[in-house]
Amino acid sequence: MVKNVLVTGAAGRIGVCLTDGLPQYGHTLRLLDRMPIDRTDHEVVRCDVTDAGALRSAMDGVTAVVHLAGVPSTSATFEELLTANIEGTYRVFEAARLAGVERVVYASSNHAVGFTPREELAPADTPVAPDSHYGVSKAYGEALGRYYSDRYGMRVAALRIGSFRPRPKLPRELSTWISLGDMVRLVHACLTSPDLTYATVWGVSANTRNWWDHAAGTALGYEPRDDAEEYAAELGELDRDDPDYAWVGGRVVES
Ligand code: 15L
Repeated sequence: MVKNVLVTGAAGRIGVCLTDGLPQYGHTLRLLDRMPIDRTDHEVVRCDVTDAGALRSAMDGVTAVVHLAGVPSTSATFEELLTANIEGTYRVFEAARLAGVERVVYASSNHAVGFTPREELAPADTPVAPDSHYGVSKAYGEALGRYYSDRYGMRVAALRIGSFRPRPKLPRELSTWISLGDMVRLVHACLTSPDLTYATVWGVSANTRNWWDHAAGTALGYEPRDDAEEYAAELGELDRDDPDYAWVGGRVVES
């Protein structure tokens, strides 16, 4: 069923991708960001995600939230993450609850589990093992999502996103890449699956060299189509003692 979707952080890279891609599935979007958004084809709300009153109004009539807003950097300090990633994520879940929003799709990251040795095909519910304060902030968002799901019956998908780009740029990304089209397909599946209660799901394309188990996404109806392998010749091989080979979070564990 199509949704009235509030997208936070809509001015960011994933936000722009979803703004272009989700309407083709029939969803109506309301775009929220603290930065200006120059679009006339969707309703736009300019506010900070720490503004509880503005968020509450922004949730009116909304049936689902895609929460992307936050500092996206793996090198961010606690102080840099505190306002947007910690307080802002709480404010978004709480405003959604107060407004009776039925589901939230939350942009987590592979860095919430980045300190996991990269050995087998890792399940999407791999236990939290952050590789950075950024990863810790994403694990916090996952925990909030789980709480709102268990306590209030909200349907929550926490996407452990890999490397979101138009095309992979590093050898690691032959395994961790998620294309723009697959990101749209993943979020659409999480917005509509009748089977979602709470789930962590890998945000990754159908890469030949995939390290992450697609089962949780498949169970929600996600069918990735893109494969980083077509860029393999230009990107080269990963050395086995390269941290990008050894850890889910790659070189971030040593930075
Ligand atoms: C992320 O979560 C970051 O936001 C992004 O900057 C990349 O580091 C990405 O993960 C990745 O692992 O490639």
